[in-house]
Amino acid sequence: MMISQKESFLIGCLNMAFLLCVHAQTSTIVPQNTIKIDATDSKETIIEKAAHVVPSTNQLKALQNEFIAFIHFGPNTFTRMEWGNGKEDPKIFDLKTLDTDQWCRTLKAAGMKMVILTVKHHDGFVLWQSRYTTHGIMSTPFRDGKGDVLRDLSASCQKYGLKLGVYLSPADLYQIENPEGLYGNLSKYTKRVIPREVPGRPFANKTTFEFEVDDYNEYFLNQLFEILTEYGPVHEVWFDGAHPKTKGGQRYNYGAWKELIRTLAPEAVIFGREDIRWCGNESGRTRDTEWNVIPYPDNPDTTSLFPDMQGEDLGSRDKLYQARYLHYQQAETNTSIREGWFYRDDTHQKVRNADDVFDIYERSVGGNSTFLLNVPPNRDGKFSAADVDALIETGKRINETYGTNLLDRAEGPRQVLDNKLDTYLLLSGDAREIVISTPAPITTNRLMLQEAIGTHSERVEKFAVDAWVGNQWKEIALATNIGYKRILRFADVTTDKLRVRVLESRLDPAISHVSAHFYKAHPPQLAFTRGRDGTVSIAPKQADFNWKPHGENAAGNLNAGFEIFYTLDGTTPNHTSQKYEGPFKATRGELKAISIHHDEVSPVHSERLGIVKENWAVRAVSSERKNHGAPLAIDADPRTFWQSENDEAPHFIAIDLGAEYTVNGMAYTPQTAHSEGMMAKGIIQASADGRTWKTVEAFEFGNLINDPTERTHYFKKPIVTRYIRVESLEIAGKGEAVAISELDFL
Ligand code: FUL
Repeated sequence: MMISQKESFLIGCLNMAFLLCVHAQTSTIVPQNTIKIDATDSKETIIEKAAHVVPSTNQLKALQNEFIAFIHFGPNTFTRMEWGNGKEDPKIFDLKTLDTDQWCRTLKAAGMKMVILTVKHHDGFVLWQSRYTTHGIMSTPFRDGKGDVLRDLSASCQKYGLKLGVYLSPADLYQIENPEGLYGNLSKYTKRVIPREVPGRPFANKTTFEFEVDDYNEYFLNQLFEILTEYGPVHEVWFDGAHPKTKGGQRYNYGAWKELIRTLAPEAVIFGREDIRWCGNESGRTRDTEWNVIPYPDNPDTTSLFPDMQGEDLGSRDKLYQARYLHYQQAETNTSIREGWFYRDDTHQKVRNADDVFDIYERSVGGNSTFLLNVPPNRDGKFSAADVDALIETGKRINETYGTNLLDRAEGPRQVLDNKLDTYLLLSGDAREIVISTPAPITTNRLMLQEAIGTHSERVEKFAVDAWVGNQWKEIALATNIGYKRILRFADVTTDKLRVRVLESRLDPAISHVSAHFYKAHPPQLAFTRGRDGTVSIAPKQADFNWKPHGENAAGNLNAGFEIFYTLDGTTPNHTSQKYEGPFKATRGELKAISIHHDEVSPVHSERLGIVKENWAVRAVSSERKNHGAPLAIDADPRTFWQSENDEAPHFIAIDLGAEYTVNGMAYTPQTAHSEGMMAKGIIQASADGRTWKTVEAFEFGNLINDPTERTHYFKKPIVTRYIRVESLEIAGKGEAVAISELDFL
């Protein structure tokens, strides 16, 4: 979702509804979805109004879905492209089998509640039997042109108890590129009846609309009519703001779209417009404080301008003071389980592991938003095994962690313990605490809190949680807002009494739910990083996933409370070894480390630490590319890499180690951003003066394209040298340039 500024002139306006004003009688503000700010409102009044902005019934139900699926499927699945161009022959969508039951079974097992299918992506190809185009599944060999992915999916959704949503891209490259195309064809705005009748294809639903629109808006409305009336109830309509291309000043008559959607799919929320906003990234990141009461310059119920909202702070008090309208609009945290929105392959396109998915789940659902995870089917019309495994494991963890409430027999305010969202405790006056005690001690590392947002909006701005430990209160967590849901993660604590203290709020907050849970953490697998000066850091291993990084260390986030022990003398570490307390300097040698949690021990991670790179310099290089200079091969950062030009071999890099060393071998870390430049064969040379070189040994590394991990080559006999030169003689896959993420000398 990337709503460009272009959208502001693409979108047409149509006034829809009457503005519901709330007058500044502070004590009588009625909870509403949108509240107008008057020019005379004081800051206190604005905050009071904010504390009365509530979700609509549909928004609240959408929040309660919590974890939902996106399915990107279409010609791109076959062309391996992320964006099509609209000129694809429909036959390229060469589907032979389709198993939407497998999709839904897996999504259900993951704990998801809804599935949103790209029935039309930007390329304009439709996945259902539309009456209004032949650019789609009807022109493919799939089931002799009679197939309908939306029909199959809708049946599977009913079978597995999932709600259905549709993604209908407003951008339509087929309608832009084809000479008869309707997009931006400068057609006149005239009165048109929706749906337009098509001989021999009557609609069972007899509702009709009359709108004054142009050809493309009519086409779009006719298609909306089909997908909202012929596939069972639709619970979300997803409008993507991205536009690979536009034409003819095409505007979108959103007012008409909205009237049609509200009439035909009264239970649906609309994404990308007033109901649901984009979270601002595609990587699965949630803001630390995700407010859903959002300031607007125009009335969101009547405008059609919904520009992207990016930046950390959308709804703090300072932002609210600048509002002309306050509106409830929740975010969807959308990302893909694979590197890309569409399936490409099972070899190079990496899949998130369950740690990563579960971590995003806790941060997004437990951060006042909805988690929308894309799972793209493969060319056999199924989810691939890696995706299925990660989803099933995620569902298992959600169920094991949140399916059991450790406070189910606790004593405390009934309203927060009864698991009912419409009962709440209003924390007023000085009594801004909730104390809950359990009949026997519990061990917990997760707390879940909810506000009664349906009636009292989101009001908590800061709160703390204490546990009664050793005859006193110990603060175990501190956080900002709660809203629909906040999940707190902390190290295991055993206690029989918990206390929630609200420290700042907008009016009196209404807390509707508090529960305690236990996530069974595992000692994480470890990884080392070592700076140029030899400083070593040990941390949980990050999953190898190179698409839109969110910067979080999932294994580290999930597994609070583990300890790390290490050795530098080659012996196997155990709980009596040196405990890791923070980064330390290490010279050459073998570093081995383990993590221990609840007496469970991780596998040993070990690495040979090479010569410290502090005084290294590149002495000479065959060639280098912009942003991929030779120093990146020795900068101790495996994410950056040197890449030569595609010029004539030999490609080489010569390094000055800064002093003379005994060298036992070389370690080569290939880059993993793409599969080019893998050094399959080469020679290592040494020199006393950095000018005349003598070959030490040849090396050869196999299977680098499929397994681009560090490779080592030990010399038959150690050498003593200050200058060392690595020359590549063969690049894997017949490549013409060499790429080196890191070189180490052991
Ligand atoms: C973006 C689109 O351009 C991507 O292809 C994808 O559909 C994503 C969800 O939204 O804006």
